[in-house]
Amino acid sequence: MENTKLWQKGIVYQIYPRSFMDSNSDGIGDIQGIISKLDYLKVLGVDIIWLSPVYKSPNDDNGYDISDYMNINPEFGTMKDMDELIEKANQKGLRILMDLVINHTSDEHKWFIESQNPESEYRDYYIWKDKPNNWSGFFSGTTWEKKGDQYYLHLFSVKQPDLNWKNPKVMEEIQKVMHFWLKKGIYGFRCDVINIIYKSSLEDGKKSLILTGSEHYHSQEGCHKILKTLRTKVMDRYDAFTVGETVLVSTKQANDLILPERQELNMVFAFEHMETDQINNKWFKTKFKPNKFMKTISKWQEEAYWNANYLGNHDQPRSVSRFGDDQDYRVESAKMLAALNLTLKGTPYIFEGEEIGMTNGDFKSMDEYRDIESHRIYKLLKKFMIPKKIRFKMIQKTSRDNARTPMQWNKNGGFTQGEPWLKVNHNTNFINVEDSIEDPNSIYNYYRKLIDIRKNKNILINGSFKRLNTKNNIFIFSRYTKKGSVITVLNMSKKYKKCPIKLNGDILLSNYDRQDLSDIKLKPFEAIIIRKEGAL
Ligand code: ISL
Ligand code: CA
Repeated sequence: MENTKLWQKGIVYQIYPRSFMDSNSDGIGDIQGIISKLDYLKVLGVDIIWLSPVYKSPNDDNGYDISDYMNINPEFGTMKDMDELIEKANQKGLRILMDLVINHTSDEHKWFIESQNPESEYRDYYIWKDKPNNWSGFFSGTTWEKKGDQYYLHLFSVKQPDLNWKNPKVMEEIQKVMHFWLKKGIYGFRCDVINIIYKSSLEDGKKSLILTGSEHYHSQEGCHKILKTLRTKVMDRYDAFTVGETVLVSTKQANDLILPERQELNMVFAFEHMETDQINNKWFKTKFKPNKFMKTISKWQEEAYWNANYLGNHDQPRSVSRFGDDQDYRVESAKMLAALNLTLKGTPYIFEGEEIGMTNGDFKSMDEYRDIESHRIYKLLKKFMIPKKIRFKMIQKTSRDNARTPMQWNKNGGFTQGEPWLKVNHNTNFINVEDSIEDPNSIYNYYRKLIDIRKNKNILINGSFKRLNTKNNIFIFSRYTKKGSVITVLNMSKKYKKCPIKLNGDILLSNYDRQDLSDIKLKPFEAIIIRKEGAL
């Protein structure tokens, strides 16, 4: 069946509004800043722009703590600015995807303020209990906070109380929010931690290293029922789609959310490939294992009905620093990772700055970090007597602020005329958009060529996936239809390697200036995309 929807054949670009472009010199990215860069995105060749939350928020978790779903955070601008962004994007053939955070609100949302009165009709919008259970939170620490005579649940920060999805009024309110935005002409939602919103019970959980208690709320039947209602009562009334952020899902659990007959989500962000460089917890990083990574990617390509392919986002370290080499082979490895992400089967997601090979931040002390999760983890590591140098290294490697440093537009940064809310990486003097556009061999210009290939090769949109090699740090796979195939060859290491497979065909794109395929030794982080007649 041909994939013809824009969300199937298009490319998504994620913007973290706080860090993308500041138009009024207050050091904070904003909507007018995004509007000023729409042509940049159009020229890059992307189709859909996923905006991390821009709603009213006290910014405890940088906007993932919403205090008014139908109002814009004044730091980012006004509803008029938002209407202008949607209209101008749509005029340019770019669609807007909003971030829907409905597992929790901010504790400054009027619903929660009212809910603190036990007699209020809003009491049951949230989850209140006489005494806490033993559940652990996503940001470490406790998940219950006492307010008056009872405790309320917050799986994230104490300022992010969980909504009670057993309450039909919550369903009603959120449907109103979704219609409000869809009627404005957005193209759908990225749904934050959407597979944990229904808590079947509040019983104690089995003690576990990560997320004690998750068996009571992870991918519950009640969650599927909610998603089916939101899909049939709201989403299906519009030309729109949903991508769920789903923690800890298997391919089976993913398919239970996205198969068309389930009538729930259109696709999901999985995390399994993002856990191939850690020991069960993301803060305990190990050396990146390309073989494990490519086997995981291949499994998801073979088993998931559709994939949301990504290597980075606002929560993850920068992909070139994590999966490539941001020192000796930054350009080659960033291109190699792009070749991977844009030739896989599924919808490709590019995170702001990936197209110019932005690296992890260059933070020198904890007071340069803004992320609430990083500060909480640092405190916890201190409690466990982890030596200062080691715990700071752990934060440097994994902090979400690595991805949130301001977009590097030119040698001096170009993000703001004011004091940036988060430190700009010093390497903006050689990693920036302006220089990248000028340099024909830049990562940016490689992305433009690759995006063009991706969008004009039916094989890459509709072709099947077949793994050809997933060992010795060399990833080779084919995308094919009966008319022909495209082979992607990736050396995911900095070593010269003999290619394990004889290659022939026409080179569509090389991240070196390779001209032919006769007896090849793969160069460090080499990526070759080959067009072959006939299915492989
Ligand atoms: O950090 C992570 C990546 O491994 C995840 O644990 C992440 O915190 C989790 O997937 C939830 O993330 C989403 O919800 C959070 C918010 O802080 C994140 O920015 C958002 O992506 C709470 O809304
Ligand atoms: Ca601003």
